[in-house]
Amino acid sequence: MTETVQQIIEVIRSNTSFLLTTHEGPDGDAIGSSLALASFLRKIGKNVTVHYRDPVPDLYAFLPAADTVLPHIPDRHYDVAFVLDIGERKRAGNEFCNFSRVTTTVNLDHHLSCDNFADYNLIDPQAASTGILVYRIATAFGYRFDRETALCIYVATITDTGSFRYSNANREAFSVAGEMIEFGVNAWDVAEKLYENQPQRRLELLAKCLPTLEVFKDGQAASVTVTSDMYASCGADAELTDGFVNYPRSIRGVEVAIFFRQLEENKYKVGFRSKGKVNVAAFSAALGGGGHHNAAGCTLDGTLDDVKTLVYRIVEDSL
Ligand SMILES: [Mn+2]
Repeated sequence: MTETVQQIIEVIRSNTSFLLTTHEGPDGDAIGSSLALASFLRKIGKNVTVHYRDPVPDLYAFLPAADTVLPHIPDRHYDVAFVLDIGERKRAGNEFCNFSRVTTTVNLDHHLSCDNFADYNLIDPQAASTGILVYRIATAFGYRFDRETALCIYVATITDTGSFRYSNANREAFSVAGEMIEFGVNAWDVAEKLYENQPQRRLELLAKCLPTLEVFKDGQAASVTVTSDMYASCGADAELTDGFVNYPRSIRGVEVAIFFRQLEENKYKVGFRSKGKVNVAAFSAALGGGGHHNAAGCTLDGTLDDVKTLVYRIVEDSL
């Protein structure tokens, strides 16, 4: 049973201090949805602290109040903690998971696999982004959007829908985005900041990543890999690999794309992307991870060869 928007509004109305957080390695929706909620709550006079386990990537530094996100939670009491776009609770990081000076917890999410770990859980896999859930709450509250809040909702939604190309880009996603444009968001300005603003190092890293392309299962699956050596040789880091998995997925005939990213000596992050027919959340679940139908991931120990063998077998068996 998932809570209604009205119940969440009641929680907002009847409390004063709010702590907001999202998942490790925050993406556009994690940041956009939490900063949208922060912006809305601050504008209606609430006291808001935003904490992420990991820093805001440079790419999203242009979002309003991105510079107020704290790496540590101030040691004080909060009436309410909102956890956004998390997928699973532990992805908030140890500091948040161990923080107990909160009266009420609220979980806003659109991940299929998210469980009801909070006092109030608003989980809707039909929502294109968690930003859309924040939109529903603010709208039902009667909030008149300002440009800052609108920008955060827009960025949350454009990033989680792959610029309105993925199968989750439903009518609501387009109509909310359209409404955000009405409140002053400039689509080209956002596109330029997100997509026409790459550091040179990212393309240098991509140039090293693409030759690792492997296509298997009669052309239905493909992978690329980034190793620690590649980062070192370009002065790059994991942040710059965002979107690399889209290259193997873009190959004609490929249904499943895999991205192997080295974390340490014998540890790899494995990202799965589907073109739609295959539920990649099943692969990551079989390997101890989580995610959506079209995007999922897990972390595996072992050499690159070990990890690839294991992953390829699971993918080959199910295609
Ligand atoms: Mn999301």
